[in-house]
Amino acid sequence: STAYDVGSSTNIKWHEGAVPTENKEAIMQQKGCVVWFTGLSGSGKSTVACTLEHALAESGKVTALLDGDNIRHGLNSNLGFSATDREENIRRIGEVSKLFADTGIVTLVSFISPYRRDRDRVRSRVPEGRFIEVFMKVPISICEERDPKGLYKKARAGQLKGFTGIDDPYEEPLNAKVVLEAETADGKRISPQDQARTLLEYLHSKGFLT
Ligand code: PPS
Repeated sequence: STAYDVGSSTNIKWHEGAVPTENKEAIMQQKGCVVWFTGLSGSGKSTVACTLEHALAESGKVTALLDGDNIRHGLNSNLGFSATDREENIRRIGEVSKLFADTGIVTLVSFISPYRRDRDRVRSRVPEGRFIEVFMKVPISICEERDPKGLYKKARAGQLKGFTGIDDPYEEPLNAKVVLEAETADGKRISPQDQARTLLEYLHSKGFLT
């Protein structure tokens, strides 16, 4: 029998229910939260989320990254881009991010999440103050210029119907905790590294990285 063998131990007391979030947070020296990126396709959500995740890992923080690549190909592979599918997409992602956050993990979530109501619903499911909405405030002209997957071009040509920002709505957040822009007031480009740094400082200042 090993030191980990609880079966024969006399000092292990069995409890009902899960180990509290605070215990897990104490182990990881951080606070669970949902950093929710929202913005148009091509606004830089995934790039910044990924950069931030690496920066957090370097500071010894435990993270999870949810984005189209791991969710729309797996958990949500049965969903498309109709209004009801987008709503269900965001609802499931919200529930998964809540599970991670309740485990004390700094959870980075990167989806267009175009409808305000869906984002607000997720906010109401996550413990108070732990949902951090991050608005990638990038004009559609810049997103369209970047067009990394050529989807804006297709949408403009009428080959792709219901594309966000073209013929499907994007509802801007009204009070995001953090707003990240692509350019300064005097027209200088802001790098994803700088945007990630802004978020890192925010998380520090709010005590999520204890
Ligand atoms: S949503 O609205 O939050 O459910 O969308 P999301 O899961 O983030 O998926 C967005 C990516 O899917 C590609 N795509 C579309 N986006 C918007 N509208 C339509 N009709 C569409 N069809 C496919 C597109 O590549 C999005 O990419 P990024 O750049 O990652 O946001």
